[in-house]
Amino acid sequence: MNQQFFSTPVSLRQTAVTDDFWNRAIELVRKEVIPYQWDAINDRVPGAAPSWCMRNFRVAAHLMRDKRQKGAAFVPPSYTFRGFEALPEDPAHPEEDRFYGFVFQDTDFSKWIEAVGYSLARHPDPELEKIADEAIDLVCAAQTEDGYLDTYYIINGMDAALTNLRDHHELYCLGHLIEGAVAYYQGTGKDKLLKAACGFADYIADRFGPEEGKCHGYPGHEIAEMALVRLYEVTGEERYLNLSRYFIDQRGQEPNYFIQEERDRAARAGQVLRRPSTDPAYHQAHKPVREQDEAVGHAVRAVYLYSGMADAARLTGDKALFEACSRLWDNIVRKKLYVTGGIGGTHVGEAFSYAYDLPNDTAYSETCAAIGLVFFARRMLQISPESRYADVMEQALYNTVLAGMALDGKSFFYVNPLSVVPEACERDKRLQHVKHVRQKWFGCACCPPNIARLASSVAQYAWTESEDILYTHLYLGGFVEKRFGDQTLKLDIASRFPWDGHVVATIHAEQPVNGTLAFRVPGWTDDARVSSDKERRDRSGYVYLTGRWQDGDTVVLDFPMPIRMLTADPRVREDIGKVAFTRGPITFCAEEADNGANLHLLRVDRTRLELPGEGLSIKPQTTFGHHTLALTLPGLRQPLPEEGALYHPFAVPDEEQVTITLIPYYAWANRGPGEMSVFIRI
Ligand code: FUB
Ligand code: ZN
Repeated sequence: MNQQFFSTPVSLRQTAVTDDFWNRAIELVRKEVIPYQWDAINDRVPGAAPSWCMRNFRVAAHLMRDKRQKGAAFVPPSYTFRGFEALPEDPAHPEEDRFYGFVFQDTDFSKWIEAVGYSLARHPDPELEKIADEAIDLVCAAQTEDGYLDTYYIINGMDAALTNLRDHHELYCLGHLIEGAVAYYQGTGKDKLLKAACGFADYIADRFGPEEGKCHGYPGHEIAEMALVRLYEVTGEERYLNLSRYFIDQRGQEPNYFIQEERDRAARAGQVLRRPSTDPAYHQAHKPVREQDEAVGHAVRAVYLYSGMADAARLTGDKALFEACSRLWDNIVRKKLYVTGGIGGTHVGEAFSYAYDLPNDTAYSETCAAIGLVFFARRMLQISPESRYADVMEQALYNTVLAGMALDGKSFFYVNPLSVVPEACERDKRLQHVKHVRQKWFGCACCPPNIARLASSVAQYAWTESEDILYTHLYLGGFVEKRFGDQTLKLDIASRFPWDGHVVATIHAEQPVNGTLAFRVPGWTDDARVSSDKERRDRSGYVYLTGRWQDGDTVVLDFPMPIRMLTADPRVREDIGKVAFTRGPITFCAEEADNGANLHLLRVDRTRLELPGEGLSIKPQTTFGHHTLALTLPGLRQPLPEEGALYHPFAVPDEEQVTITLIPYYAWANRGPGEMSVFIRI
C-alpha cells in the first residue's frame, strides 16, 4: 500500500460523458429508467409486480404523524410478523396500515433517489427534482424521533427492531439510504435526506459498538460498511468510519453473532434452537474477515463487504485488511469469475460456488453481483492503481452489467446465464431462476435500480484523482476537469470505445498546469502505444505522464483490439473443449437469430480459422438503432438426423461448413426469444 497512489472518484459535476456508447446508456436511464422506476415504486405499472415501497413510507409517515399529533408514546399496530414477504390477501384492497413487500422494500426508493442525484448532477431537471423533493419529504416524515428509519419495523412494531440483523436488512436499508442521500446531496446541494441518513446512522452508532450493553452485531446483508465510509467522507464525522470498521471487524468473530441472535429469538419464543437455520458463510460471517481467503456465500453481499473493507483499508492504512481484500480478489478472478465479468455460479443462495464451478446454463450471475464487483474493483484501484483491477471492472461493466438492461431500457435481467435454450427455461424447474426474456420489473427489484445508479455515475469509475494525479481507468468519451493546485486542467477524451482502441486526449487549460496524468493500458491489448512529449513512467499497467500541460497538448493512445479466442482453465468442467470470443472489453455470444436453433451443434472450424479471407472478421451491426460490432468466424454444423434410435454406433458426423456470427453479450435477447451461447465447441 503506497499512499502516494491513493485516489478518490472525481465529482460527477467535473465530468461529462458524451460518447455514443455510454451517453446512450446514461440517457436511457434518465429518460426511461428513472421515470419508469418512479412509477414502479408507486405501484403504477400495469401488469408489473407491485413494489409497495412508497406506500409503505406513506403508512409509516401516517403512523408517525399520529404519534406526533397525539404526543403519546409511539404504539405501533400489534401485528404478528408474517415473515420475509407479506402479501395482501386482496391486492386491490390492501389493508390500510400494513407493511407489504420484502423487508428491504425501502431500498427501492433509496436506489431511485441515488440515480436521480447522479442524473441531476449533470442534467438539471426542475420537474424531476420537485418529484424527488416531495418523495424525500414523505420518507423523512416516516422517520422516528430518535432517527430510526426502516418502515418494516416502524409499521410492524419497533419492539422487534434490531433483533434479526441476519435476515431483516435494517442495516442494508441504512446503507442504501446513505448512498442515496449522499448522491442527492452532491447532485443538488440539498441536505434534507442527508440529515435523515445521518440521523439513522447516529441511531445505529449509539447502539452498536464494543461497549457492554451495546449490540455486537453487524449487517446480515452488507453495504452499510461502504456507505458509512462515504458518509464519513462527506461529513467528516469519524463516528461513521468507526462504525464501518466495527461492522467489518466484528463479522465472523466468536461467538458468532448471527447464531447467538437466532438462539435468543428462539428463546424469546419459548423454544430451543437446535441448529442455526443458515450457514454463517452465506453472510461471510464464518470467520473474521482478515482470515478470509475464499469468496463464499451470497455473491452480492460478499462483494459489497469487500468493497467496504477496501474503503476502510484505504482510509485507515490498514495493511492486513487490504491484504485480505487482495486474497479475496485473487480468489474471485482466478477461480470464480465468468468470462462475462459475472459472479455467482449457483442459484442456491444466489451464491459463489466452489472453485472452477462456473456452469453456463444454470449460472446465477446476478446483475447486482457484477455491479458489486465493479464497486470492489474501483476501490482496489483507489488503493493500488493496477490495470488488472480495471480490466475486471471493465469486463463486468461492459458485459454483465449492461446485459442486465434491454437496449431500449425497458426491461431487465436479474440472472445472466451464459447459455440459454428457451424451452429449457420454460420447462426445466432447475432453471426456474433463468429467464430468456428480460422482465419489466421484479417483486425483488434489486437489479434494475442498481443498473440505474451505476450507469448514471459511470464517470466516477472512469476517473479518480489524488492531489497531483488524474487517473483514467476507462476510456469513456467525454471530459473531466481536475484542479492541480490553483489551476484547472480539462481533459477532453475522444474515444470510440468499446469498438475502437484509438483514443485522443486533448488538454484544455487557461494557464499551463503542472501535474501527472495516468492512463491505463488495458490487459487485453499487446501492442499499446502512448504518444506524448511529457516525462513517462510505467507502473502496473498505467502510464504516468508528468509535466507542464499547455492548452492544446494531446496524448494519443492506441490500444489494438484483436479478436481473442479464449479457453477456460481445464478445471472448469463446463467449458472444456469450448472457446469464447472477446474483443477489447467486449465478450461475444452466438444467438439463434443469426445462427439458427440448436447452437450446441455448432463448432469452430479450426482448419479454416487461419485461411486468408476465411478467418475471424468484424462487421457492423445495428439493433434498435444501436450500433455494435458483430464477429464472424468459420464454423461447422452437425446435421440433425431423422428422429429415431436415441443411441446408435458412433460415426464421424458429416458436418456442414457455416459462418458463425457472434454479437456482444450485452446485446443478446433484444431480437425476440431464442437460444444463446457464449462458449462454442472447438
Ligand atoms: O437481499 C437484498 C437483495 O435481494 C440482494 O442483494 C439480492 O441478491 C436479492 O436477493
Ligand atoms: Zn439484484
